[in-house]
This record gives sequence, structure tokens and C-alpha cells, in this order.
Amino acid sequence: MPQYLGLDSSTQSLSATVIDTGRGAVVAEESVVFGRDLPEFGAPNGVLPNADPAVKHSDPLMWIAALERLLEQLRARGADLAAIRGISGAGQQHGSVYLARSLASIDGWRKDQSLVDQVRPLLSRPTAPIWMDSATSAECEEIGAAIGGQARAVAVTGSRMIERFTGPQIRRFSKLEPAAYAQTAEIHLVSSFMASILVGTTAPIDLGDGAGMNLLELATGTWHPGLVEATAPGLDAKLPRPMASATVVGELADYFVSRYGFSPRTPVVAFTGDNPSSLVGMGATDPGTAVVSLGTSDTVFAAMSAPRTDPRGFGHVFGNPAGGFLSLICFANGSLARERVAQRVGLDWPAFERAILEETRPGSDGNVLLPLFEPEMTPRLRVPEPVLAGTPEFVAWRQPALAARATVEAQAVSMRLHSAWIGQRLERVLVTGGASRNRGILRVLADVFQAEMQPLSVANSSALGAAVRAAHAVGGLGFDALQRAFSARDASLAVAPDPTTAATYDALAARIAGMIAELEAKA
Ligand code: XUL
Repeated sequence: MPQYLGLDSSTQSLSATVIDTGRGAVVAEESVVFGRDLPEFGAPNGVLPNADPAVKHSDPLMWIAALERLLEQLRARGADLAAIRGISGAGQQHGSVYLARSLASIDGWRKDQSLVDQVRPLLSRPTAPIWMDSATSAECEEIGAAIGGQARAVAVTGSRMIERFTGPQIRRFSKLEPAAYAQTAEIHLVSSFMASILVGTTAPIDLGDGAGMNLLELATGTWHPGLVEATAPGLDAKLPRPMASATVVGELADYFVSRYGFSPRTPVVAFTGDNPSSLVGMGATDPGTAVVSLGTSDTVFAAMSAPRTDPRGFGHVFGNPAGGFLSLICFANGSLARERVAQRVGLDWPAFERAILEETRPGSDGNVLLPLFEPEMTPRLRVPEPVLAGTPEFVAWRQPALAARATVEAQAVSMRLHSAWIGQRLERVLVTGGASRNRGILRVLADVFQAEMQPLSVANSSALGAAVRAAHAVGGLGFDALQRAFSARDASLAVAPDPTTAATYDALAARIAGMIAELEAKA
């Protein structure tokens, strides 16, 4: 039976989903969690510690070690890798990897040496800035000014210049380490880097993820010469070509065939960003269905037939791997913020859920908690501590159940406030990501949006989307049929809105909008 492998190279883990299109079933799911399984890389949560809280880098060699570990794990658990007919993948968006040699110039991988040992000498920069990095405000200003203002950046790329996007990150590297930048022959996204490793040569950048670089012209799907020039010297020659997502970029390198038992010449399809991939995995590639993804970052996204842009400059436009575009809004304080509140008030995850469902009421009795632990991108805020308002007991973090509900309420309200520009009345929202099984969170989202929340039965929609994209591009199967087979929604888990809470959340939305405006004015 034909099987397809989807990989998801995310911030905290690398995951695999194998689908069997003959049986219409997911046949294997595996994960390597960086902090837990690869402690030798010193990156709990996948990010290297840094004295500057704005600087967030990861070790690309950790991702490669994880790839080897994951493939070993799949084989050890009995996955038949010889049955895989095609492979694709997804990567955390925006992160960049810097290579001293173009991978097109290496002659595949040696079989007698680990991949980590073979890639290490190829890196011109030992670490990769990732999407959590916010150290490039100056570079955003500089590039924006050089091309005639942020409005122009929005018109060309779908986003203003954004700190975590790849262009500003590349510029910062070229300014901080001009010699190392000059020695860089090729710059990859996480997605195209992982695809390149699999094929043992340079893989192109797909349009879905490429749109998150502040370098791609949406209208033409090509690198924009003015932006490329304004970003860093000689950048044009260092960028792989942008290409449609449904492209076979090469054949699996022999290294993987002999080490892990894949079939020779297994086709590899362009990798895309984790959010565009989730859109596919959720079965939401047609406009009209929004997705909330609860991960390290929380994101809200939806397919769009024509690119519409966010007038306030928080939202983005990326490529839809099925064609057209997708709107996306990203919140940096997602799962980690929920976990940090839970830890701070001493609740485990089941207790966090119970606190919302059984122990508190909508509106948290007038208490508000903006869970801002990391510099936030939506809205653009950098505050040293979460912001609390309400009773003295609450503000002193002494009411654990209320803290749990107030955290999720503020996150949901912020999603509602900052996704209004998409201009769609949402009746149904698909929910994915680690926290999508938490009924307390689903309850709050349903009431705040006054829309039904439908979790997907498969937890990792990004890896699933990658497997589905491989089946589409290699097996010639239609997205409709694939999504009917694999993106089933579990009706028993759906949470309908309670209309009696609407007024409470309208009022809370107005109050939180006011608090945010005050913080923005102070910033
Ligand atoms: C999206 C973004 C994050 C990462 C997470 O713009 O930065 O969602 O893709 O992996």
C-alpha cells in the first residue's frame, strides 16, 4: 500500500506522521523532543540560552541529530520505510541557516560518517536565529526606509518589516559579522534546509514559507530585487530559488536509503512552513474556515483567494500550498505562557482545565491577566512581567483558578481583536496544536469568538499536512479526497458557544483593547 512521510521540524521537537493512502489511515506517528531527547545540545525548549532576551537561536545540528534519531525510532517501532512513496515536510517559519558552501556543490552524503559531522564544517554561522528572535528592530527600520516605508513592504510582501522575518535577520548577521556573512554561500529557511539535507543538495524555498521572509514579491512569486538589495550585500546569489509548494525537489539521498531502508530514489517534495502545512493538514485550504493553532506560538490563520493585508501591520500573508494565499496572525506568548502561569500558581494541566471549566466564571470576576512573558509581536509589546488588573488577591498571584481562566481569556480576546482585519465572520474554527485537547481552552475560545470550536482528531496537523502534500505531489491524489480521508474532525470534541457569555466577552474585549492601547502608548 502506498505510504507517505510528513516531517515537522518545529521549535521544540521534530515529528513524523506516516499516512497510508490505500487504507486512508495514519500508520505511524513519532516525535523527538529536543530538550528531553537531545539534552547534549543544551537547548531546553529547543532554544539556546542567551543573555539578551531578544536573541533566540537554535543549533541546526540539533535538528539533524533529531532527524537521525527520528528515523531510527520509526524503524525501531516497525515502520516500513521501504513502503514510503514520497516525503515532504514543514519547518518552523522564518528561521535561517547559513552555509559556507552551497549544498549543490556537495556530492551527496558519505555513508560512513554521521550527518551532524558532515554538516558541521559546512556552517558559516554555528547557530540559526529562529522566529522567536526579536533583536532586529533597527534592521526593520533600515530596510523599511530604504524601500520607501513600511506600507510599501506590506504592499509587496504582505507584511511590514518584521523582527523575526528572515530578511531583517540576514541583515543583522551581515552587520554583526560581515566576514562570516561574506563567506556565506547559501542561506536556507528551516524548511528548505531540512529538505536539502534529505536530498543531499540545494532544495528551493517554497512560496508558502518564502512569503515569510520580507523578500518575496507576492504578486510574482519571485525575490523582489529592491528588497534583496536593501537587505544585505550580495544576497541575491545566496538565496535558493523560490518555487511552487507542490514541486518534487529531488530524490532521497542514498545515505538515508542505506541507513534506514528507504526505497532508492524516493521523491522528496518541497518543504513548507509549519503554518501553511497545518492549513493542509486541517483540511482548511479553501477560504471560509479559520484555524487556531495552539503551539509554542499561538496562530490564527485562514485561506484567502486574494491577498488582503492588515492595516495595523500585525498580520501577514503567506502562500497557501494548495494555491492562493493565507492570512496569519502570530502570538509569541502561546503554550509557554500558559505553562508559565500554571507553574507560577502551582496547577498541573488537568487542574488548569478544571479551573476553567468548573471553578471560575466567564470574565474571571473582573480580573485580567495579560500573560506577556516573551516580547510580544501581536500587539508589539515588550514588558518585563505579565500585566495583571483586578482584586489585590488576584494581582498578587494568589488565585490560581482565576489566573488560569484569565490567561486563556486574554489570549483568546487578543486573537479576536487582532484577527478582525481578515474580515470574515467566523462560524466554525478548527483548532489544532498541543493544547487543542484542553476543553477549558476550547470553551473560552468558543465563547470569546462566539463560534464553534472543532478540534482535529490528529494532534500534529503540520506533520499530517506534510504527508498529505507528499501524496498530492507524488501520488497525484487530490487535496479534497486526501483531506476527507485524513483531516477528520472529531464531532464529539466540538465545543459550541454559549450565547449568554457574548456580552461579557464584548466588554472584556473593550477593556483589554484599552489596556493594550495604554501599554502601547507607554512603550
Ligand atoms: C509564524 C511564526 C510561528 C512559527 C512557529 O509567523 O513565526 O508560528 O512558524 O513555528
